[in-house]
Amino acid sequence: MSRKKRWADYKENEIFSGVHIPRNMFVFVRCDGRRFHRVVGSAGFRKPFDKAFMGLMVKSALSVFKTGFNPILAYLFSDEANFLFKQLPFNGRVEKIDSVIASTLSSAFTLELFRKKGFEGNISFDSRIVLIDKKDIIGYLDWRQGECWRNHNNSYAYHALIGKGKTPREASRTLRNLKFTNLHELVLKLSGLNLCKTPEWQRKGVLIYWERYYKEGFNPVRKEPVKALRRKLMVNWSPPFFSSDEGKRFLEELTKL
Ligand SMILES: Nc1nc2c(ncn2[C@@H]2O[C@H](COP(=O)(O)OP(=O)(O)OP(=O)(O)O)[C@@H](O)[C@H]2O)c(=O)[nH]1
Ligand SMILES: [Mg+2]
Repeated sequence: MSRKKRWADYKENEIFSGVHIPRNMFVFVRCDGRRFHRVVGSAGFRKPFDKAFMGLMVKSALSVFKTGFNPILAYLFSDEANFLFKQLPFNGRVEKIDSVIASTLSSAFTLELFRKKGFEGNISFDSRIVLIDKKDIIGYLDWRQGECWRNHNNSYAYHALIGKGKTPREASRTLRNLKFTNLHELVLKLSGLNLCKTPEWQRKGVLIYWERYYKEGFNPVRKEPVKALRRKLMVNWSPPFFSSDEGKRFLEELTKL
């Protein structure tokens, strides 16, 4: 076989590069930090939650907004970041979107972690694409926020047990299948902490979105005042519950396109 023929075969074997997302679909790109339980341990973050850690997640997610992508919003909790897109980058090519968004997030987090904590390891995030119908955007976010709440309760309960001398295995076994009321009582008893009164970002996550506003200007040609529609990035550390009326209204406004 000629070299040229082989080269053509290699190109043809890039079978996944042709996978595209259909046009006009909404898409969530969900990224998750790899082995973050180790990373946060080595970097010395407070357990189970540390605002400085979430600050790094926010800064890294903002880098996706600031490097030429145009997400409508991002929803973050723990080591997870969900980016909602309507205008798809890279013409909707799945491999490109997954790899470049995850690597943007990973490199931003690596740099920030080095700057803030002097941590020299490489940080990586995975990434997956979730096609979503416009009418299901709020449902999807409600699902992830529910996961945030479950993770919050379990993390506090787990660390309360570890703090009382349980091994990781014993703590996990104790927590298996416990309902919220049991977790709530357990944490209250062991650490005196009310799970409904922790900082809102721990219970509800953090939302990054564009706020639209009008800026007053002046048209020198027509010599008249004008109003220009502008947008700025907002970081909301106490978002509403997405299942509440307030939450639904808020998200409907953000995703009104
Ligand atoms: N100390 C601390 N840890 C956090 C915080 N937020 C998230 N984490 C850690 O991030 C981990 C996220 O969970 P997972 O994504 O399931 O675990 P992982 O270790 O990243 O494993 P993989 O995602 O499967 O690679 C949790 O286990 C916590 O250890 C925080 O605010 N403080
Ligand atoms: Mg992870």
